[in-house]
Amino acid sequence: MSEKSDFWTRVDVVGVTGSTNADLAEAARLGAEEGRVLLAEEQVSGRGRLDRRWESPARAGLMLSVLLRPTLPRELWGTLGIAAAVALESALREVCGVQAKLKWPNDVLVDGKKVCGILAQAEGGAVVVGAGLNVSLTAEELPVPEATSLLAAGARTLDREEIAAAFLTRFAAEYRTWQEQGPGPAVARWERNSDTLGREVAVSFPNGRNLTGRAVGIDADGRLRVDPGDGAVETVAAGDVVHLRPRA
Ligand code: BT5
Repeated sequence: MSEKSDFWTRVDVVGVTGSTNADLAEAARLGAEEGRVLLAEEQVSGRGRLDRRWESPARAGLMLSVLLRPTLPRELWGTLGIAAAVALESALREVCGVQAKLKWPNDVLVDGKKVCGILAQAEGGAVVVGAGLNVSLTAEELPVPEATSLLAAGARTLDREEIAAAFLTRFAAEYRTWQEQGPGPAVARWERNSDTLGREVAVSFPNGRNLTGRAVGIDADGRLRVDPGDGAVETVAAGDVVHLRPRA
């Protein structure tokens, strides 16, 4: 890797694996140190949230995970997904010339479509943060209609190593700030690049309940604040969001 921050202690690249998140979760259970990075050319059982799948043809996507051992309270760990999304937005803008927007909780969108999904999972006293980024997938290779790729977005580079290095450098810096100051700075950066805030959204909760309203903010621990219209703002910790209409 040409340029990476000193923070990362070990960077492994494998040809094929089930899931880089699952591999580092296992390493975390066995006591692996903070700062490990695992990249895969291909994943055969890539994971999304709630046991959904992440699908990408071999070598067309960037699939990587990192292992962190935060010292801040566990209830804040979920916001590391927000810190990762902010780091990726910056890497895409500066290295690829692509302007991305962030969708709550952890998606990165280009032109309203998902270019990257992020999954943060707590494991063995550690957090594994994984990112799947669609780099050179053609329109035919995109797994769902809501997906896009850096190729489709006209990125000025599709070099996965260069993009990975840029992301890792920025994420290490975000993580340092997060450890020193808490999630506030990452949350503020997320808000500035958000595509969710100000919109009418439909939220579906893991228990099947639904809520529609205006996304009015995100609180310091990363939860989305939704105003259903009667002024009784609800705070959403986990759920799926569909963007209904742009801000008025
Ligand atoms: C996510 O979940 O978006 C988190 C994805 C994290 C993937 C990375 S890859 C490296 C690391 N190792 C892993 O095993 N995982 C992480 P979620 O918000 O639940 O979105 C999943 C949904 O996104 C799926 O149900 C599909 O609808 C859609 N999807 C699947 N593959 C996609 C792709 N390549 N591009 C865009 N959307 C996709």
